[in-house]
Amino acid sequence: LGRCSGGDFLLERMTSAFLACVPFPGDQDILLESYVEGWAQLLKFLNALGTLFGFISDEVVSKMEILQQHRGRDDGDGSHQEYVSLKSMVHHELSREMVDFKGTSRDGLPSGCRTLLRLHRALLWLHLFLDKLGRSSEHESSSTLCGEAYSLTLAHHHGWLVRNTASLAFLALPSRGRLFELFCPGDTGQAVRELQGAVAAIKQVTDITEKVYEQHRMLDLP
Ligand code: 1PZ
Repeated sequence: LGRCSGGDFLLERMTSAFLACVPFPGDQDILLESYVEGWAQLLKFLNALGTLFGFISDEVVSKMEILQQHRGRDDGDGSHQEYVSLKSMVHHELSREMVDFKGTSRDGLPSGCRTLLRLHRALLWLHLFLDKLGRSSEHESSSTLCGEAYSLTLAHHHGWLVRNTASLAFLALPSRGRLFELFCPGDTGQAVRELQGAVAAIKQVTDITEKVYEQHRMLDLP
């Protein structure tokens, strides 16, 4: 069966980026360049949703910028090998005591570990939301599915102000039908298959991330 053509969001591009995060599944590691690329694709999607979602995009951009600063975006001399993969970043930051476990350090660039953890928690939400959307029937509301996924995941890590703002943004979410159009114009069946592919790619990434953070007792980094 053919891929979606036209449009320029691309669940498909996001899916390939997240698949590319794990070139060797046996390594249980994640390539950070592809991780950031996956998020760059998600940002395009967020931006397509309109200005009401701007505060979410801003937050994603600011987390991506922190990671890019660690990765030394413009060096081009390979001097930031420490940030090639998730495991190399974790080992590097732990061995240099760059990770703040107590929430006491107030200045300087936040660690890559605590920053990626925020994106990881957001991916757990996205995984659940896309999964629900892919299994939903025609009469279901995207806002409700999104809110349910949020309450079960990311909401646990947010204060009331962010939770309230987020729940207002959910009301502005395009309908289920519109979302499917964005994913794959004109072909709902294909949109569902694209969703399933995205869900599987994200799951592979979140499972590995969760394990690595758990091993180092970093799932609660402040
Ligand atoms: C399509 C609808 C998207 C809804 C996604 C869920 C909404 C989450 C609300 C985001 C609130 C952003 C405000 C800032 C929150 C930060 O306090 C937290 C914790 O970071 P810290 O303060 O510890 O530095 N940031 C986050 O939790 C990261 C959230 C990123 C949300 C990404 C959504 C991804 C959207 C993909 C869309 C396809």
